[in-house]
Amino acid sequence: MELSINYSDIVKVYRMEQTYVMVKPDGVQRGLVGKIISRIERRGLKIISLKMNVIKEATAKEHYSEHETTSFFTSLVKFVISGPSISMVVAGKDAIMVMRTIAGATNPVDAAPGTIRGDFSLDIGRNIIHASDSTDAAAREIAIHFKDSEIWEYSKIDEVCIYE
Ligand code: IDP
Ligand code: MG
Repeated sequence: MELSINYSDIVKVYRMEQTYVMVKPDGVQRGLVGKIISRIERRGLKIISLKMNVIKEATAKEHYSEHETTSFFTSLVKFVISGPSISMVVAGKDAIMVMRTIAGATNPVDAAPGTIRGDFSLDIGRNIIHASDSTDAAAREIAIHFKDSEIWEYSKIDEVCIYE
């Protein structure tokens, strides 16, 4: 197959959407990091930053600030800082909504088979993965968890096959 498309043009057009993804401590404890990363990569999305850390309490509170007034806020924050988690910045066309779909519904009871939550979890408080839910949330969450210098906007050789 001859690929006569200008590679640099494609990168310019399609690298624009970025989202924040976390494999929460339950996903790390259950050895699901590799499977989750595989699902992201096989879809054609590009990991442009990745780290393991134990998130600081203040960072977790900021990350989940929209839920501050809920009954589950304290236990949610406590859980998310309870052990190492994986933080990623994932890039690609429609990366935010595509990652939400890959993650599945918040409550695993409602999550479709084939989604991460639908395949690997049962309890809303142990639903394995976080993915930003909007462009504003993605920008906010990436800034909370990453410095600009930790994000790598590289080209990937298969982008000519992934994007028209
Ligand atoms: P999301 O993770 O799908 O974006 P959100 O509604 O933003 O879902 O809630 C953030 C996280 O808080 C969820 O992933 C889940 O772990 C937890 N959570 C949400 N609702 C409940 C609840 O009713 N009980 C316990 N935990 C909840
Ligand atoms: Mg959310």
